[in-house]
Amino acid sequence: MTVQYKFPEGFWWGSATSATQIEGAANEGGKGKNIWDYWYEIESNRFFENIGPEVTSDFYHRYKEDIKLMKEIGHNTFRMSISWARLIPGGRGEVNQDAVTFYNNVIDELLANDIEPFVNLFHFDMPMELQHEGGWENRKVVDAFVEYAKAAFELFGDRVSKWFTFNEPIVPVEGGYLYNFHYPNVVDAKRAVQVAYHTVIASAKAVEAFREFNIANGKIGIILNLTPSYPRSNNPADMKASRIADLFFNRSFLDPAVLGEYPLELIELLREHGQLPETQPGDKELIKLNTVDILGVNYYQPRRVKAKETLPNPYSPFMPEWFFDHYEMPGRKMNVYRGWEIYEKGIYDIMINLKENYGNIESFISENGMGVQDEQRFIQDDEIQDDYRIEFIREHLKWLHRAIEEGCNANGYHLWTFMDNWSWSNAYKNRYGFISVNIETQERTLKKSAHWFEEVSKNNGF
Ligand code: BGP
Repeated sequence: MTVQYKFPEGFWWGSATSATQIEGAANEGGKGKNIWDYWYEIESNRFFENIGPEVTSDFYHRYKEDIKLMKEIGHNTFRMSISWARLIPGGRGEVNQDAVTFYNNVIDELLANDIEPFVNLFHFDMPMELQHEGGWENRKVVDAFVEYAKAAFELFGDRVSKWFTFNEPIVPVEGGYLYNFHYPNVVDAKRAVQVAYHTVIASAKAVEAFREFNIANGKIGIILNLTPSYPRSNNPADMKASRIADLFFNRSFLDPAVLGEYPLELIELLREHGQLPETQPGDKELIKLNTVDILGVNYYQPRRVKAKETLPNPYSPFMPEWFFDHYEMPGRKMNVYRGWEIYEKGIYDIMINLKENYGNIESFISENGMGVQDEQRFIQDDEIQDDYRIEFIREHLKWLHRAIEEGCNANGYHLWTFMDNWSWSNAYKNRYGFISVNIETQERTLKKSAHWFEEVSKNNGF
């Protein structure tokens, strides 16, 4: 086979998951409750088909079988997260030995199969006891997070060298404090800004703590969902709208994490509207000194914006949408099974931006993928014929390849996700995996894309 798109040697081929979405066993093994367990208890009707986080894809019991499948489909790396409430059930204090055993087993099993674990500390799953104290709004929760991070480095750092502080820290801000799709379902920009700020501080403090551990080849990073912002036109009002959307949704985390400072324009904008967060002396230096070594980029779709057509009502609550309108570009390509735009070149634009404006920081695609509703309809000969997913991955990889050829420092590609999993309030609505999971029987079946990916990984290209 001739390989037209060859990737650099040692390229990371794998997939990404998160604890709450795959482990299940939510009330087993001494795990404490997190916001998902709690929200489901009090409002199960907010979850697609009323399915909650108790069982999900049962990785807690089936990790051996699953890791065997990872190996089979050519993974050399695998991104997982630790459930904070499993490791430290109360959020702070005692470590749960059952959790230590479980994560030790998973890590050892991965390594025994030549799969390098990439471990993320926070993927939307605040322990409930800390949420009762105000969650990320409460600065004390930052200290609890740092203690948790240190416990994880100490326990698993002898075998895990790639660590991440947060996955998509903006999502709990948007979901929990702006747009009502995560617990605690508050809509209040001022509180949202405080939450965002505290997660930036928490990440910087965890980076600082990481540096005190002597982890061999250790790297600490953050995983951000970057949504490149494209204006409707080149006219100045559209361009400005796009720049502001970029400030809110990308640069609010990207700049402090990688450059060690917030964009001035964002600070000015928040100041002008009375939305600045509370800070503490020394915060600026903390952020400046503790930038990340590596950046995980989650990319699904671009953000298209246009200038506001009407002035915002000054009496309506402050929102990022005061400054731009969303824009549906005519003729855009869609993933009709999920309702999201597909724009493969976005991945290239992100990488070029990192190269030109963010010191060409080491990065990789930590999530990219195609959600599909009712995917069972594509079964033929007992296998889901997900040619659409193969095409989706291939076209994104072509642009990633081009970025690498042009000198971008991107070292891997992780699909979202390994196997179909429980996606927050969407539960099992959109299926993303290489492997389909029957949620009644927990039977796993490889999709066509899994076989294709195995070849890609084996050939280090396609
Ligand atoms: C990302 C999250 C994942 C996963 C994915 C798919 O933002 O990091 O945890 O949920 O999105 O989301 P959905 O199932 O809503 O399409």
